[in-house]
Amino acid sequence: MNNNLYCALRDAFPKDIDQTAIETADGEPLFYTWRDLDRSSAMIANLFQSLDLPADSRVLVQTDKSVETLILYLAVLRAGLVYVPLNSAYQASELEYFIGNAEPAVVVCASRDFGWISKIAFRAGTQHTYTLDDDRSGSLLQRAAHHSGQQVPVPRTSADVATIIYTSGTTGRSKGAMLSHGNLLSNAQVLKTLWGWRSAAEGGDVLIHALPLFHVHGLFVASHGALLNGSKMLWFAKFDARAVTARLPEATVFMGVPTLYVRLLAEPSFGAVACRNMRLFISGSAPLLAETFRQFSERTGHTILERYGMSETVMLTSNPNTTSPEAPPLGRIAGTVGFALPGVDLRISGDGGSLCQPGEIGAVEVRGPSIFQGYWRMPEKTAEEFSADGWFKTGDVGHLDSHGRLTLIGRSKDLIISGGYNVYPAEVEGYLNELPGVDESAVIGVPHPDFGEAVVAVLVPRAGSTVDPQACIAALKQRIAGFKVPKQVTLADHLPRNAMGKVQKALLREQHRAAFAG
Ligand code: MLC
Repeated sequence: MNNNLYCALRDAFPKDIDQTAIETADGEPLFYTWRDLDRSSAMIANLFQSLDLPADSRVLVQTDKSVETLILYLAVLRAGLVYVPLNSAYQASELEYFIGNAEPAVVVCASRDFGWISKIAFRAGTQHTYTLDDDRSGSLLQRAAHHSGQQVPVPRTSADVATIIYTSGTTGRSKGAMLSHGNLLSNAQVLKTLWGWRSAAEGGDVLIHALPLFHVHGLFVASHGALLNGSKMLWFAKFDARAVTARLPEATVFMGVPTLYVRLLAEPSFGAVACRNMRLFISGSAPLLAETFRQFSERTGHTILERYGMSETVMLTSNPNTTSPEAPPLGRIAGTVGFALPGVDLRISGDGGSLCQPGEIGAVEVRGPSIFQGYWRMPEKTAEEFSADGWFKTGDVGHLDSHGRLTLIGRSKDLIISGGYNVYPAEVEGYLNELPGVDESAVIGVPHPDFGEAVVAVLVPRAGSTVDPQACIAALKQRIAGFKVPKQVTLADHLPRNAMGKVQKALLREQHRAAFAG
């Protein structure tokens, strides 16, 4: 049996494959049928197979969001290669690390970036660099056009790696989480049932896809959800609250990070009328404020379903899929991430490894079919993240209630989540400390009305040096992705330290917590 994930997705396509699978919703509409997805992914897969690449070669992709990028992902699955998506905001120094670490056989980038990315790729030994733009141009599609539109997916086992998702590391170096065909398929199947994706006979579902395509949320949870149910997607290259609201009446399912919900609530045309055909609003990737949950429910009559996952595990827990808000303990509750998904084992570990009782706070640990295969070429890091008895340590801290419902209350890792993107202070501090005149720095996350948390830096100038905070921000924008760049930089004579000499980040967070208030 071929456990290539593409086979399961292809089997779920509707009988009439000339129906629309994806309609683009920003700009002139373009319609992609299920046949289009199948044929075009076959052509790109055939192009890759003609390159005679070693098994498990990596295809690293940094492009703008487009349907063709999704097709490229399907092609990589079909060809039995490993898909490595990168945030399109990453800059040269970040790309240098990812390409050096992944050693991809193929790199696909936007043509505006070809000059510098192909140079980095060449130095790393990559033999094939193609371009792919969001207007269906670029050398990838030109080359693929010469190949057949039929292809038999390369046989894969459930344990074979399908993708490497880079996650920021506590020490500043990103780690590549390897997810297998089986990890992704099992999770998509569980969510299909749990979230009650409706078959065509039940009226079908239509998903608004407005998330980036380089992370677990947009690429797997959203795209797999629709593909595995043969459901149409209304496709936004970029989230825009007004444009999404205008198309909501045609949709039944929406997935977003909390920032998208905050922005929908700030959009005057958004409300119950626009949501009249909606069945399900799902939120994840960052904590959803109870206030946003409440305002959303008041404005639309819908209770947002919050779920929890991460790159290493795909989805782990979910609030229930009830169509009407039920009373606790069974309904959706603001501020909780719900129950372990079927097949997922979840435990809360206290100090010394003892198991916590309901209500007791401890480290969230998980086991299950969607837990990743380890970090790419980092066996020691992988070993560190698992307990001796094989549970993955999520790095999140929380408690279960007596029904098994999980509430997250913090993170053991020093992580900031801004607008659904993870930022590790150590990485940003590393770049800040290299700036002229900077002696040391501390990076923290503080509440932000739009992004949930925003990155803020406190800099200590070297004796006799003058440091301009705005110039520091401008300098960092040249070096790292914009979402990691501090939204505010302040200067200090020294950093507060405890008796052990450790910077007191909690104190700094407290001092700066009103930086974006109002
Ligand atoms: C953009 N900017 C951000 C930012 N996104 N700053 C902080 N945090 C963010 N998340 C900055 C840019 O650098 C730029 O700065 C300015 O905002 C405008 O850029 P933009 O690209 O036009 O921004 P916008 O379109 O408004 O993007 C905001 C957003 C986007 C919320 C739509 O960040 C987004 O799509 N987030 C979703 C992330 C996601 O999918 N996460 C899933 C991870 S998977 P300047 O200074 O240059 O103007 C995961 C597992 C799981 O976590 O469980 O799901």
